[in-house]
Amino acid sequence: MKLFVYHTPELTPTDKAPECAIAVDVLRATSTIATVLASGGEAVQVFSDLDQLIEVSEKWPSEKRLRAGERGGAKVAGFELGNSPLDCTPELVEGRRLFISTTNGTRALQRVQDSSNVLAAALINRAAVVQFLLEKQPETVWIVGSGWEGSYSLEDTVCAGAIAHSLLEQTQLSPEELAGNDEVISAIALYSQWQDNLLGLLHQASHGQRLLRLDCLDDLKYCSQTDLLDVLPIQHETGVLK
Ligand code: 3SL
Repeated sequence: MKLFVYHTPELTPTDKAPECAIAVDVLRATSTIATVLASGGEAVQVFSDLDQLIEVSEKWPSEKRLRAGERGGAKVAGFELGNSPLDCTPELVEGRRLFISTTNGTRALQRVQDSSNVLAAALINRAAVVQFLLEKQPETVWIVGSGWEGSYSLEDTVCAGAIAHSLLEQTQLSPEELAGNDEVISAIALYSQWQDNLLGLLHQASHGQRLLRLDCLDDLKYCSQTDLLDVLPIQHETGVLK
């Protein structure tokens, strides 16, 4: 298995696709997606365009759908939900499909949607993602961070490092054998440095600070936990994760 980390959708190659691609948006889209599925949501359908989301979701019975929209960290007016995983309780989401559009996370998922296996990963479901990789043994794996509007984000890189670190612990591979690019080595170093204080790292991250200004400390606390949910969001048809 060769692992590649790309910090943003923009830095991800466009001329090829890996056997397995993992989109990461720890704050907060992939944390929300994992939570919805762990809470019994029927599926999560991802859109970059809000108008398209509204058009497609209109075709679903209203009692079977939820619309979640985030722009700049805030909830989109008229939608039931923003992008807080804490709102995705079993009481609310069970049996319903979540139609979601967020600033960066949905772009990362769309960037890799042509790969044979597309997963959504966050710190909270890291173990389930690693288990899939160990069982499936894909030859090439890309981890694509969402970043923030085209730039690097600490929280997505530390999640990439958490996945790589766990793979190293559970295989005979050396870092040089696993890493397909230098970004993997630096992601492992970041995770090794911060693994006992991931909440502290999220406090330092620029998007973590943005969310703190929006009063979302509980979201940071929730998203900083590792291996909390045994759930593997995997793409079944383009843009639909189950
Ligand atoms: O950019 C995104 O996709 C979001 O996850 C950002 S936020 O955490 O909802 O503000």
